[in-house]
Amino acid sequence: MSNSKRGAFIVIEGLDRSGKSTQASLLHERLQDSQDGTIPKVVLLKFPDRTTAIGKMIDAYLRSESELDDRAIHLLFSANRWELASMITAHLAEGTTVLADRYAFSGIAFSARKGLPYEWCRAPEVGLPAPDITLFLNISPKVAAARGGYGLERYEKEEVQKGVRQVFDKIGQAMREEGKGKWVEIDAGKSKEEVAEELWRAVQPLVSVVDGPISKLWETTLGGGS
Ligand code: T5A
Repeated sequence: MSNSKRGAFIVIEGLDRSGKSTQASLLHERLQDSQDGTIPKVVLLKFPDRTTAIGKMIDAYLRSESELDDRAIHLLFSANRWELASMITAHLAEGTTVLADRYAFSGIAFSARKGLPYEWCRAPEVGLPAPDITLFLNISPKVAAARGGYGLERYEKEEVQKGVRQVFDKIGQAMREEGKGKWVEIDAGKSKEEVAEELWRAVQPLVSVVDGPISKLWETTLGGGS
């Protein structure tokens, strides 16, 4: 595999109901349709992955069928990413593009909003495969709340989403300052088609040229990686 380019790691983030799943699915289709030899194979992941044993515990928590300590659920969300980390790295190394609907940034934003220390929230995410680009779907909590299906899960409350939004802003600013991996804000209040077009404009130039080693999230900022 040393002569072939690695795959790109693309993450879509945002508040609940900002349109992540809609856009992840549209982008996945578009990337698949454009496999003309310049754009590699692509797989779509969603976090939390509710199908694993850990994911099932998270699902029960989100649907308020179980209660867990804030720190315990934070670590479960992170473990849910770690259980797929080696698979993500393997896909990227073999030239497959990986598209993830939510990732470590959601983990930090939702837990730090509860009052857990930011650095404590970030620590278990250090060393995960780092995205080449993160597309943050920017929407006001009010507009998101008016969308279909809102309110069925634990965090789907406007006040909660406002707090989450503030932490996302802090993460985005830190990512831009660190300059490792692009953080791109997309206006998610537009129509599905317009949002999809903006995402494509951000992603298309990157997917066929990404190269170099797969980075690890924040590996040098907390005293080195594994
Ligand atoms: N969480 C997650 C943590 O606390 N820690 C973590 O580490 C992680 C990974 C579940 C919860 O878990 C928390 C965050 C969440 O509270 P989830 O399963 O991703 O995470 O749940 P949601 O974000 O709620 O995912 P949804 O699928 O419900 O929302 P999406 O994906 O943002 O939105 P989508 O695409 O399903 O669209 C929602 C509705 O809006 C419409 C769609 O048709 C749909 O009805 N829509 C639009 N309407 C108008 N204009 C547009 N542009 C639209 N785009 C979509």
